[in-house]
Amino acid sequence: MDTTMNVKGWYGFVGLGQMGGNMAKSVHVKEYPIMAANTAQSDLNGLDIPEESKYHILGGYGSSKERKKAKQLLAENNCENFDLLINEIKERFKDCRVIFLMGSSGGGSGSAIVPAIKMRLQAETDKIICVVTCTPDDNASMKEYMNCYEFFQELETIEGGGATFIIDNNKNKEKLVLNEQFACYLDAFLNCETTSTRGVVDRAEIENVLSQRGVCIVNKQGSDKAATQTVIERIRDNIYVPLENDGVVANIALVNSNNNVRLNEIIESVGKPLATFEGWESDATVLAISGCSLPYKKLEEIKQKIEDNKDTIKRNLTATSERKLTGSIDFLGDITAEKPKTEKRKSTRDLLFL
Ligand SMILES: Nc1nc2c(ncn2[C@@H]2O[C@H](COP(=O)(O)OP(=O)(O)OP(=O)(O)O)[C@@H](O)[C@H]2O)c(=O)[nH]1
Ligand SMILES: [Mg+2]
Repeated sequence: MDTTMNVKGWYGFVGLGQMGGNMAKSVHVKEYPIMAANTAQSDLNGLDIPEESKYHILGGYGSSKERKKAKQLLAENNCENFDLLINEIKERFKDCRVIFLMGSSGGGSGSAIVPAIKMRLQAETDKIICVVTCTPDDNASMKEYMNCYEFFQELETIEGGGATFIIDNNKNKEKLVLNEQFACYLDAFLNCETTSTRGVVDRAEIENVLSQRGVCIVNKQGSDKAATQTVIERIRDNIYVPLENDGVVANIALVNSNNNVRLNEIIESVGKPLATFEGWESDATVLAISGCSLPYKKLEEIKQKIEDNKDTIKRNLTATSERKLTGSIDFLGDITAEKPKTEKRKSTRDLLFL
């Protein structure tokens, strides 16, 4: 039997950039407090969430996949925008114990702002600050791969705790479906405290899992489907970037809806954690694993893609500034006896209507 206590107010969700905003919508449906911030008002306009949840970063009009641009916007006027954003988050989520910062790693805005906010909120509050992100799919541009690599480089340098959830955008063409699946799994985990006399995963244990530094995955399966083998399969084959096969894991929490899942076999498959938590009599079987390594293998592949395309990237960046249109065309002077008068263009409008 599930407890009826409403704990949703304990968890706040801040979406940054487009992916972050879309994710905020998916968790808003589940009745958690949310906010969606963006450098582009147009991204916010299209977002179907309450107006008061939207926050436009002043003076911004998108970052066009340039992380630097988003950072510069926050840095303007002695970091005025950065301070305003941080204060807004602190104020809106003052009653929350955990804040989830959500944004893609491959874009400009979310990718640049999520690590920066995490660092500040960790220094300025005593809340647990988690990150929800996604990696670019195989069709993404070099720029996205570069952003992604930089994002994880920054994230890795941030000290302190807070779980990181990494959705693999290769797992579904429909990105919004990935968002919804994630929101469904996370919601199940955040509400997995039962009242069974056999044992529960309580609120402190849920926080323990979330507070752990490193990668975290959460899964949910109906009681009719959940068995040891299916639960283990879904650890590797799901919406997430695959876990490293290095046996690094800090916590495993399993909440059972039947008697068909054996925790010891999950441990054999994943690695020996520091702590395990087990609960019973839930409507669905929920598994959370935290404190795993960053996806170094995946990031190495991404780095390799960038390396392989280094020359093309360099050429593309320099080609348009090279002068190739040299050489005289003076022969025209022989043909046109009288050169037409060129009027001085006056306004920006003139430049549009050439
Ligand atoms: N899973 C998932 N991925 C998304 C979603 N929206 C965008 N993406 C991915 O995110 C990357 C692009 O990042 P965006 O979130 O659009 O970028 P942004 O943070 O708005 O940054 P700029 O637009 O560059 O200022 C691409 O890899 C997209 O496939 C979403 O709702 N869910
Ligand atoms: Mg955007």
